Amino acid sequence: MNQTLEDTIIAVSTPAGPGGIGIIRLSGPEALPIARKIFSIRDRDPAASPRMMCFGYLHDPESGEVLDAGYLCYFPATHSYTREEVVELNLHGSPVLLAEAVKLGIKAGARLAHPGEFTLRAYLHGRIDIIQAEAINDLIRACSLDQARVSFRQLEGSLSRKMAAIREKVVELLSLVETSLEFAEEEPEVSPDQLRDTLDELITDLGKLVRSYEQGRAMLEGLSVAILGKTNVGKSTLFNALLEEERAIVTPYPGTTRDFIRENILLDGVLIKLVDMAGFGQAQHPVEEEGMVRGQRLAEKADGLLLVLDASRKETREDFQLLEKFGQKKMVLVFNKADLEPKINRDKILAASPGAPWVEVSALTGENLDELKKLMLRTFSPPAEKQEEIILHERQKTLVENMKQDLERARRLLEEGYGEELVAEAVREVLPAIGQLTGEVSSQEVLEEIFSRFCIGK
Ligand SMILES: Nc1nc2c(ncn2[C@@H]2O[C@H](COP(=O)(O)OP(=O)(O)OP(=O)(O)O)[C@@H](O)[C@H]2O)c(=O)[nH]1
Ligand SMILES: [Mg+2]
Repeated sequence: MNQTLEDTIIAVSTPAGPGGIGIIRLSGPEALPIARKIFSIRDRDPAASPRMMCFGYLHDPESGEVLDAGYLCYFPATHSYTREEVVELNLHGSPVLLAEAVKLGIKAGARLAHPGEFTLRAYLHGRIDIIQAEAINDLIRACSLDQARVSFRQLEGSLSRKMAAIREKVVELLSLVETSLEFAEEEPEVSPDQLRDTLDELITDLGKLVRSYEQGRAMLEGLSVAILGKTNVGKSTLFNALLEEERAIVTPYPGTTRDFIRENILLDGVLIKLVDMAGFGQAQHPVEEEGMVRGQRLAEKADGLLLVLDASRKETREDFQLLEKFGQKKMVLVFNKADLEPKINRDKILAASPGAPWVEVSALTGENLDELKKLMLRTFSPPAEKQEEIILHERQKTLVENMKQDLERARRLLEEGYGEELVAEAVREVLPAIGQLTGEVSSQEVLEEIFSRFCIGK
């Protein structure tokens, strides 16, 4: 990753493909002079009218050919996204035209931007911290409005402020400990109780943040839900019905599905990665057997399971084996084929999985599928504890977890009667982790990891 800030960078900032308008962005010391070379302004001087749309024409400076009409908007470094000179050209959203405009900009002295380089510059110039940079990308890629809300708040600095408050508390704690060290001979200024209370408060706060990651991950990545059951119970039919698309092959013969199929659905704004897979039972073929092995592995890793049972047949040993094997996971029991004469002993099944939510459906007719969807949401994505801040990234979670562990160690040392010096040392460990979290201290590796997830033009 190139981090020279002397270059002026250029990229298309609107998505690939035709659109109503297309925006080209330039950032760097030469943004306005370069833009002027390829865009002739007709109405006003952008330098005198910052952040105003200035009408003009895109042209090739060599041939003089006019290629498009549009607007130029100039953002002086004090008011720009990157805290550098920025120019945006609003042109017609034609991919070929936009590509040509970028080419002309490069000929005129700009360099093609790397993915996320505009945001990287905003970070390097100190306009945003790393948490906010991550939030910008999360907001752009949000797949539910709930996540977009969380990411926008973090972009506005909510999580950064939270970390600043934690840092302040840690510093306060350190000064408490140090005071008590200084005045050790006299009356101790700070009671161990007071230290313990402050430590506990911090540990609770950090613990909440760590726990919020489960919800955050579900928001960002979606929840994986595997459809599990014996062969021929109607898993693929149910998969298709939930997807509202004939995606998986359905036949009356057991052992139809072998490779697993994954598709996304949105339930009430929650992204669910639904997996259909081979049924459990007596394999007739080695391929089927391999499918079953893989299916079980997927089921073990899934965030939740739909255990499908054929209600039109008697329950069998395999049904109970599955219930036992996966009983510890979040699971909804689906009694399928409710349109047929019931043969299953439902009470016996329910007794084998006490407390498990269940529903009767017909995947074939669509009966009760709405009820199933509600139950899926309630079981797999319960409303989280009231939480102001949600952590969306593993990087952030790991750092917060480390901070919590350091404080817990300090708490133990205090409890075991070790001197304040040792306690202070453990508390002090927390500070670098906060720095890493907000990006005050950052390694090239971490920056690359974060910004490579961005698209070009952001
Ligand atoms: N009457 C009725 N038939 C159903 C229902 N759901 C599925 N079936 C039928 O049951 C048979 C098996 O359905 P699939 O969806 O292929 O079952 P599966 O569990 O995916 O089977 P495998 O992939 O072999 O494990 C097909 O003939 C379906 O039409 C239902 O709700 N009612
Ligand atoms: Mg199937």
